[in-house]
Amino acid sequence: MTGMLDAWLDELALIGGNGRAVNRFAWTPELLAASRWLVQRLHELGLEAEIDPAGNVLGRWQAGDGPAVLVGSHLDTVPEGGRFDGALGVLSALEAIRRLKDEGFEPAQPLWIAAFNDEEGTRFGTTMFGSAAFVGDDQAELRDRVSTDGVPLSEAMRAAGFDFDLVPRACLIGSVGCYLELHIEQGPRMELQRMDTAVVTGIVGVRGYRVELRGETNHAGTTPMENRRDALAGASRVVLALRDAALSAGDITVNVGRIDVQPGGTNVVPGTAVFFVDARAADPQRFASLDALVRECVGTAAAQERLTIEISPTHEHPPTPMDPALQQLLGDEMRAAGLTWGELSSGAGHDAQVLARHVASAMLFVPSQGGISHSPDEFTPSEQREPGVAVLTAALRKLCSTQRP
Ligand code: HGY
Ligand code: MN
Ligand code: MN
Repeated sequence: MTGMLDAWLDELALIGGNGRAVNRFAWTPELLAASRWLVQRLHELGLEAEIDPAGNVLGRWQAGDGPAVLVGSHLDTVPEGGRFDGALGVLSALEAIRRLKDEGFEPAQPLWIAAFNDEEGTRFGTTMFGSAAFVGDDQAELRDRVSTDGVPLSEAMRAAGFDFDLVPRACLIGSVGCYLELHIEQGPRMELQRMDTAVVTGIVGVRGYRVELRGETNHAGTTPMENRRDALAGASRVVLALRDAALSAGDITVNVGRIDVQPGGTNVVPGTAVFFVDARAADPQRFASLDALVRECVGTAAAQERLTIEISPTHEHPPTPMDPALQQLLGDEMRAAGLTWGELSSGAGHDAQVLARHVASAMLFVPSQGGISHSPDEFTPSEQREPGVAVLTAALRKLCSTQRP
């Protein structure tokens, strides 16, 4: 039994849920409703709780003094997302705090919980917007970033009751000493190796791009094939060239998950194609080389189809190692609990890689059934959630038991 976790997961999944998948994007009513739901749960546990100027939910168990121990994840999702990515981490943290309160534990320093806003970057490509604001990154250049549904970020924020100019006020990293995040693995390794839990050694580097190719809109029947400047044909060349490059490299991933073609007539040669590239590498040198690879694939394809190019980076989060001492602490707790556990790198990006640039940060994984994620079929059974919650609770108890400098 996982205390309140299972019930909270079921309740939260209804917010932005359509019976099959979950859709909660930054600055939308659905994510705001989920954030407000979390604030209520935090108040019920006796914590101070607020939604900050960057849309993060922040709960504070103000105890003892000194730097806060921070634990959390995110509540936003990808389109047609699952019920566990991000949400399991936030609600496991909430359950850990409930258990610590229930046993009468008194932290020696503040224990904070965060649900970071827009970890996925679904609408604006502003991946990890909330955690970046929390650590004080300057995001001023994002003000006029236009969403895939054509809305400027500052406008979407205003409509949701937020002010882009107040985002810097969300920076509280100076009061934090360390960060922990529980997350589903979002891959098949734990299931294959029958791990109950895993300590994350490092997080993959992620680069995102918006690419716009322009050719010539024309008649699908009368335009000679050799005269066409077909933007979709060019985009297709890019997709396959990137895929082939990743297959031959073996240690990078590249994905194009969204493409919009204009004008969109079935009998019209596409004059414009806008698509989004997601390129990743765990090795720092490989990560550095991804930019040239993406630009080369786009340039070659555009030349073949005689297209113009507009390529704009949307986000960049370098490969990030997790803190060795916190990894050790998590491993010790997994061993003490008699769990079957291991060490894994993360092929998914996480808020922990933003926090880790400022404070000691670590993550632990629980298995994903069939390794599936970013899908309505994402699932982690209750009996596979509990070991993670127990380890997280024990780790927070240890981190909050001794006054640390
Ligand atoms: O894309 C990722 O790896 C994460 O889910 N944001
Ligand atoms: Mn995700
Ligand atoms: Mn996630």
